[in-house]
Amino acid sequence: LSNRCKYSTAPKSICTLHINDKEYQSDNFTNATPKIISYLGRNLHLQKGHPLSNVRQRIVDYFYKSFTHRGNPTFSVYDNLSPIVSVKQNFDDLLIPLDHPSRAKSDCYYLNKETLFRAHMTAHQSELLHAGLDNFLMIGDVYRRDEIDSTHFPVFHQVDAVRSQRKEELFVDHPDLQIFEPIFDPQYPEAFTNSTTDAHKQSCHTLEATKLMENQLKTHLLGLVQTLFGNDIRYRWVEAYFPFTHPSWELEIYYENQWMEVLGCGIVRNEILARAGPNNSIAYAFGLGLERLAMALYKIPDIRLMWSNDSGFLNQFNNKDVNAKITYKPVSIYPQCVNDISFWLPNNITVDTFINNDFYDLVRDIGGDIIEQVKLKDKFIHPKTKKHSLCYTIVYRHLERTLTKAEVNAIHKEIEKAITDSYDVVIR
Ligand code: FA5
Ligand code: MG
Repeated sequence: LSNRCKYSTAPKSICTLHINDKEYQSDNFTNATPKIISYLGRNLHLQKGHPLSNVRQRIVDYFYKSFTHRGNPTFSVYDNLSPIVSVKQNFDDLLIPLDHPSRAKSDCYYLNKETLFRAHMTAHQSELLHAGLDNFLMIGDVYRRDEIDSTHFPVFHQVDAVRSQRKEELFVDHPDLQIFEPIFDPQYPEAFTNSTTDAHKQSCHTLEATKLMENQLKTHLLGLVQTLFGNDIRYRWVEAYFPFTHPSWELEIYYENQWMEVLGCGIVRNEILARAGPNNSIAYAFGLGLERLAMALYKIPDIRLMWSNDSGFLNQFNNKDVNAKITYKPVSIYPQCVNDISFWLPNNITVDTFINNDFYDLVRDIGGDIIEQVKLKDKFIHPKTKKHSLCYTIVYRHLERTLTKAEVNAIHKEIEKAITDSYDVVIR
């Protein structure tokens, strides 16, 4: 990542931005700052053990498990699409009107008047439909100019999806029913303009097809939310508006004494489908925010924690089982103090028979609450003496104050003494 423009905020004069080996000529639309550009490639949704990645995995698993065709998953997953998109992809292809506020410079990060950091994952919907896909998930980072507080951050992550069905799939049991009203001939996409005049369905669709898709959409999304939060989760459907779906809804869940919107969805406007290819299908689409789900699921109080590199945060989620029930424990704002401990094992114990958990308990017994983390760092067998040795990293951190080096050293010495006494080891 490089850029030749010397600017601390958005560039004031014309220059060339270099991002991932591509060049973008700045213009009076350019407002992406170096800080924002620096978030490119973090890919938190793909970082193993990260809460956003865990939730992504659970959502993908749900769709893989729930929908199969001849033993194969029905949905394909795209989680690595470039976040730099065209205005056409982000807005035009989705029928977003030219004067729609979501296009404003004040709301998006533009590289120039034709190119921006995607503001939603729906930006990829048309191109993937055009490529011939009918059931797919699009997962990645999205960028919006917004306030920064405990629930807002200019970069967040979305999972978007399209599920389309042909007449034979939708009406398996009712071959007499139709997706399209008879006056709409799928061969002539011009017939599909202005499909939103009726509040309950698109004018080209039959009511049966619309209602069946609505029912599937709501059942599938509720199933997802219940898989994540359990069957007792309180929820409600709210009527909504998106330029690219009709009718549209939002799903809200009751969390921490208030209703929180977790996703938007609806029946894809037929103009989009007809233009991109599949002109004999009906589709639903949705887009959900990974941060909101992860924060509610793990009780993470601040969205900024998602960007933390602190092992005290990350290790809480780094469980082998992504479905494990985890509740976030606040990490102290006071600094960590990291100390290694290495010892030679007695002859009757090898690096593989030593019980790690015993050591962890011993460390916790002595260090108590100031032990944030203990991790096996290294196993070593001396090539000549054949003696076995282990090395652990201990992370100390007090929740209410800064620990002094002397204090930590004293506890560390105590741990060394205890391990020597209990296991007959020799500190290196
Ligand atoms: C959209 O972005 C639509 N593209 C969703 C969609 C897709 C609708 C396909 C219909 C069909 P919205 O701006 O409401 O809609 O964002 C969708 C979800 O992203 C929200 O429900 C929320 O969970 C999450 N989200 C939106 N803004 C933020 C934010 N500032 N911080 C965290 N999460 C956010
Ligand atoms: Mg919304």
